[in-house]
Amino acid sequence: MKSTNLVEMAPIILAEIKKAKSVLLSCHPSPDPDCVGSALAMKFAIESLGIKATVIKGDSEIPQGFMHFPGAKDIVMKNFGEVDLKDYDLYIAADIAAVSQVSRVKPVVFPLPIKSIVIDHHPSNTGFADMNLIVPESPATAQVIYLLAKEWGMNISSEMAANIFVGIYTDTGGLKYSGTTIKTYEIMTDLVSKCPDFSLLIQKMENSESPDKLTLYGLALGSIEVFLNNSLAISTVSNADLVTKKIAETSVSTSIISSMMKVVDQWKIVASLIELEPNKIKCSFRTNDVENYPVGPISSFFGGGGHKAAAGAIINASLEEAKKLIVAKAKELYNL
Ligand SMILES: [Mn+2]
Repeated sequence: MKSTNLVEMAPIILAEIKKAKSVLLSCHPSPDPDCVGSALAMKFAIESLGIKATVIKGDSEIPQGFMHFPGAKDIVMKNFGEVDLKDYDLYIAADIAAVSQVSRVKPVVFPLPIKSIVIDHHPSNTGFADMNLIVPESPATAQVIYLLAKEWGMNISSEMAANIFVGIYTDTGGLKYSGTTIKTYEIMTDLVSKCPDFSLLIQKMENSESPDKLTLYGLALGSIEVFLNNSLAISTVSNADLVTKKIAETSVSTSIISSMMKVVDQWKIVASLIELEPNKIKCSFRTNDVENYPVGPISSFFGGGGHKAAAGAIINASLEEAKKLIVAKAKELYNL
């Protein structure tokens, strides 16, 4: 079952949760505050019903800045392949756009031996679970969780409020990206009334970086090349650079780099490429013109997913080859 209708799906999802004794939730690789906050908010919601809920970190480490979210210290440091599904009767994937986002360490096959629910806002989500609520117009999965909790007549605790707040705040770029509506601001008003320390929460989340992250940004920004009459810009960081500059795995992020690059008006599409290992390129696409240059399609072509304004993929090729493939595809898709 797959639906974009929250009001229709809310009672179905609640009934499934109430049937469970123990619920499993996980974070996607390179977790962001929307997935961690959504999973933790959902955990608090489920626990308020007297049902056990466990959040696992998934493939990647949880960034230090997110450890201040209420409940984060209880995240179990396991990936999906490391849990025994026999211990659970329901799996909820929040903000997880594809099966590959459940885990890349060990292939996961759906349907699982236990019931599964997807709650998401990525338009690329195909609905891989037994029940799928996908609301593409929602600027954050955390906003979907908030509206579900309201539909369920739930009292939103300060812990839930803080986790939903960081999800919405981050996925809307601080309440500024398209998709942010009056409704989002109304929800945020309710959330800050329950979580008055929101400014401290943002500060702790944003100011917990290690110096190697800036080294990485420097390498990436210094590498930018432009193509197709200045309409496409690509930054690259090689695996050799990651090794020699001692950049930790947890510091490797392409999304922040591509977000920095999109500020140049004439660069309609920007891509940040990092060679995680030889022939495995992590790639993040951004655009500053979502109407004419949505990046979802180019990301999907490379087997990834995402939104109109922000998307990502893994390309199995050398850096040079990946760059050529992106230039060729962008030329074709956007008539550049
Ligand atoms: Mn999200």
